[in-house]
Amino acid sequence: MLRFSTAGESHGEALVAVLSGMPAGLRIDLAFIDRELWRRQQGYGRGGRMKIEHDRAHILSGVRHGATIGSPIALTIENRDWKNWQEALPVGAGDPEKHKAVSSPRPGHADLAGALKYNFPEARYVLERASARESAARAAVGAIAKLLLRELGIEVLSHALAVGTAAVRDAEIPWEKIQALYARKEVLLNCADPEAEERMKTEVDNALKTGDSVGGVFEVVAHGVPPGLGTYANWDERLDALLAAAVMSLQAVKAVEIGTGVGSASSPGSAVHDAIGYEHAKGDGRAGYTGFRRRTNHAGGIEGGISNGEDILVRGYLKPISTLRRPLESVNFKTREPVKAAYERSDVAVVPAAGVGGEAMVALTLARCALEKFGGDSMGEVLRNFEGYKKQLKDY
Ligand code: EPS
Repeated sequence: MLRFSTAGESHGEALVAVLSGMPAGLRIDLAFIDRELWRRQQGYGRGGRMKIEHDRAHILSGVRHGATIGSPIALTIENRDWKNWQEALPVGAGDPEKHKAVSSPRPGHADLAGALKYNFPEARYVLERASARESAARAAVGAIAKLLLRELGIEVLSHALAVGTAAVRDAEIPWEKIQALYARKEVLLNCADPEAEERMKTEVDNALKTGDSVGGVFEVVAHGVPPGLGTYANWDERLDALLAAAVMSLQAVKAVEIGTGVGSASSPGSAVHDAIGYEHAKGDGRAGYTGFRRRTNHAGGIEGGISNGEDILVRGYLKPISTLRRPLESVNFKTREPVKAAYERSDVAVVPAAGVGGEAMVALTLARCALEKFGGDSMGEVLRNFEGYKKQLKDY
């Protein structure tokens, strides 16, 4: 089974990830992994930390001569900021005078719940691990999952649907426009609609001006997914359930939607379900896995917990970042007196970065399901199984 875990504190020495279950013989493009890490650092509204960091994956194991060897892949991402935190967060006892306490919990952050749970007198250690910095480790292993999916003709990308109250007017963005966003050398808000992107920028500017923060919505699109990943056979094997949990696990995500799930609840069935057509093969083949066609994709590529061959659409709804320059009411951990919540340098808006995290989680989930279906210990075996399945679909 494809599995991964991460370790690391936001201001510790490094982030760590271990990915196991990748078949042997997958070509690893290091520049591609680092570009994914770069993408996660971009976006209008990011804070000062991103000027310090230059995230790169340093692979320690599981890859030799440019390809996976079937053993666990371990990697690290250096925290350049560590040099500024060595005395504040030493592994040894260090000098308590130099520790940097988070003395009043930030509403919306993990600070209070985490301090109560772990019995910490203040929230420093909570902030360190709950921080979205951890998503850099996910982006790195997610990039490896993307490389596997590419071998199967599947691409995973994201775009912004909304920042604060600024939303794209036409939510159906063609795949080619999302690809064009990926190719950009500068990322503003990763929105395919330039007019909406300008409105999004204004939302961020207003938050910057007023010491506030904004949330938003990103959409992850998986293109080229064959029908048949996931199953209705058991609740915990449904693809939509797996994707929802994967994306919900990202920092600041408070809701996940598959396709137009939210709007569907208040629409009649005739306006929600995607009518089925069939295109007979011309000449000696056809584009796509089968001849079955849909003109709409409200289902977001999943019916009955199974991919149906349409693009998979997963939307992540982000709460506004909980660190506010103009902080909300809170309570001092020590004195229990009312105070303003702690403020530490932070981002104001993170929709593009969270979208890259979402891509990683969707890619890791799809790679896991693909390996469950076409599984093998080497890429040769996986591709042979995949080709056999593609033939089964063509012959259907
Ligand atoms: C982040 C690094 C963090 C924050 C952000 C995400 O760096 P620092 O805390 O040193 O400024 O910019 O973390 C949060 C939003 C959070 O709530 O903790 C990153 O690498 O993405």
